[in-house]
Amino acid sequence: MSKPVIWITRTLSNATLERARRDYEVIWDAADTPGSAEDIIKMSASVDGIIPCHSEHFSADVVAQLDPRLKIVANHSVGVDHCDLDALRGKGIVVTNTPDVLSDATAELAMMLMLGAARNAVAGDRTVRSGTWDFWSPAFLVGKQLTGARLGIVGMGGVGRAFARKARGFDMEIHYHNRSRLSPEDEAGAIYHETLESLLAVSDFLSLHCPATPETVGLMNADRLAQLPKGAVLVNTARGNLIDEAALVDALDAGHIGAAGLDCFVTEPGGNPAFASYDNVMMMPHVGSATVQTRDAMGFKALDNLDAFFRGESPPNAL
Ligand code: 8YV
Repeated sequence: MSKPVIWITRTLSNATLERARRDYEVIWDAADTPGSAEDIIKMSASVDGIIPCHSEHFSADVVAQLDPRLKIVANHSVGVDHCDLDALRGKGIVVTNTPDVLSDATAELAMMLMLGAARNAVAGDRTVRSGTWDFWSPAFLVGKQLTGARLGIVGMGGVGRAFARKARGFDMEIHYHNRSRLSPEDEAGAIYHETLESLLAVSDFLSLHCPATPETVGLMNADRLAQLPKGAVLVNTARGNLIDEAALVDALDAGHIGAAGLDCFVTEPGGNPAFASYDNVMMMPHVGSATVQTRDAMGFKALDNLDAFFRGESPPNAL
């Protein structure tokens, strides 16, 4: 029997590409550029499945033009805001994602950004690196301590819970807001806030771990930023559009937000040049899940989903 044909849109880990080539007829472009709408539409006539990343957009318009040959979109991401799920399902296309396996890596990056933002990592690194470190004082680069501080987590899915576990090791007091309250076991002492407003009011540090949906886009607008305690540190490793970036710039200027750690931006790639002059904003280029172990695990999970589908089973991570 001939192997199903799949399109892998980006450069996945070597182990993933190797396994994929063993079991599938693989189309893969080593140029590693995001598939455009035209690419996706054109390719759908030649493949049975696609493994895309969050950089390929399956809008309703694109989905309407897909060839019926395409049967499954096995995302190499936990977030699926780049996919119009209703449109895909309406066309009978199965959609899967890669939950859980990237929770620790993303939570580690969130810890890095939280620590880096709180302790002036950008200014410190720049000072030493540039050779301009010619002064020291007890008042120099004084940061904000995590120990004993209140950490607010928005969204207690896999990444939010992994982040809470790591933050506990820093002796932070964990608070959270989630669509529903966790079990006492999953809560592990974290304090539940039924409303976002109640969480914001107590969060010396706030970290976003919710998906981007019509309800959460623009979540951290001027009004909500103002509800955080003065000097709060904001961390985002989820999606850029959860934050109104212009409002964040204003809040940084006003000193209301003390620092920020951002891995995600409204415009990607590229980021927002408005943050470039702020030493109290530590930034990374959307690499939360980019560790060797996690890239392998994400690739394997996407393949597990494809394998199940082509065996005629329901994929474990079908949405
Ligand atoms: C990836 C992500 O950057 O999983 C997500 O939702 O944003 C990331 O892990 C990406 O899509 C990797 O393929």
